[in-house]
Amino acid sequence: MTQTTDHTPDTTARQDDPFPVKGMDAVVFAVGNAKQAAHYYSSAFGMRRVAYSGPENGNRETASYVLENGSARFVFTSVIKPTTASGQFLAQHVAEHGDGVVDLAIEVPDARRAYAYAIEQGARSVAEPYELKDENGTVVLAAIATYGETRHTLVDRSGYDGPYLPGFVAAGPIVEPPAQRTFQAVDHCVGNVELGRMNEWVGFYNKVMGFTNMKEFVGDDIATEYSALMSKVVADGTLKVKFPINEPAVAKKKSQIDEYLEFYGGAGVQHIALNTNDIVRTVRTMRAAGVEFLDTPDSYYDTLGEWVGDTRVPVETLRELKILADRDEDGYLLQIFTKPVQDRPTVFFEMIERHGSMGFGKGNFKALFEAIEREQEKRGNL
Ligand code: TYF
Ligand code: FE
Repeated sequence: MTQTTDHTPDTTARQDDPFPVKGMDAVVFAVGNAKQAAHYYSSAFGMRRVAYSGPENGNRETASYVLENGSARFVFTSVIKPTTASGQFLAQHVAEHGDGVVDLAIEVPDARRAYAYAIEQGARSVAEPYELKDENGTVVLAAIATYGETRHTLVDRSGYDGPYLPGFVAAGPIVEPPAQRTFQAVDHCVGNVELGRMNEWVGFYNKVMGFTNMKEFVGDDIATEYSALMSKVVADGTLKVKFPINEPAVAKKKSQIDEYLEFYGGAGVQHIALNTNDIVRTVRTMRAAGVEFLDTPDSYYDTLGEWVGDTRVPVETLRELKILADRDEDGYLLQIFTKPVQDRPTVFFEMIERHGSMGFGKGNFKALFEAIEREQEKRGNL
């Protein structure tokens, strides 16, 4: 199922890293109604609004709500009146793909240098380096294209001390956030790409960002057996930015990746995984707020204890909340997946509590993919 590389990655930052990253800067969503999306991610995901840009502060084109939870930052943007190329891009993106992720923005120490290196390595330019300035300072940005219509904006915010970006104003929470955080960081961001293109995109991250392959991947063997997908993970040397890439595989059933590609209208972001320290509390809070999670059959829990060993959470609680568990040589993890969070069967989320394991839950792939297929079947797409 998986193979092991000859060494555990050294996660200390390298002085000679050609493409150093500080971490994820923001996950930017283009949506039909950012006002309502911001409310959902506040009331259901427990996030806190921190900044806003819209007509009230001089932006006549788009409205953007910036929500945070620890170091995780989501931006929800919708078009009010497209009169510029960027407004038209957003409007067209929503029309074509539905609500989705337009930008996996990465914080870097030097956006000009990162951009120059990326372009030299063959990346396609979306925006040459530019500066945004206001009374809070200056941010340097540049953007390159990745799979589908998704982009990576490279952000150097070291010269800025404000709520998000110059032009944004600070804004308070939309609803009272939960007493304890539901999650505190983005763990990984997964892309779905077209059949046969996974290796090309893995190569892109290897070359353009100097990212290396992590040991966990879904190969040919499980793809044909039951997963109907292949997957590889690339990450920066410090493992702060982790990007699994999936492609559909020809199997007995129609691939969940094909379903995504069909309804999204091409390649794009499939799921965002969020780190929590207390997945039980997080799932209880989010379920109570109406978030739907994938179901896991009772039979999974009947044998779980035998192979996963002891975890912080008793198996009966995992069973009650349908949380999955997996263990590898480094430790264990607990994880759960939401159903798609919009009408199209496209973007969803994962909540993950890690205890040593840096894997992605390979022991759960069978149970997880069967749960996804049950949903696919209900939608008539299997
Ligand atoms: O990110 C991962 O690799 C895990 C497993 O369609 C996974 O969360 C892989 C593919 C997929 C759903 C989950
Ligand atoms: Fe994941």
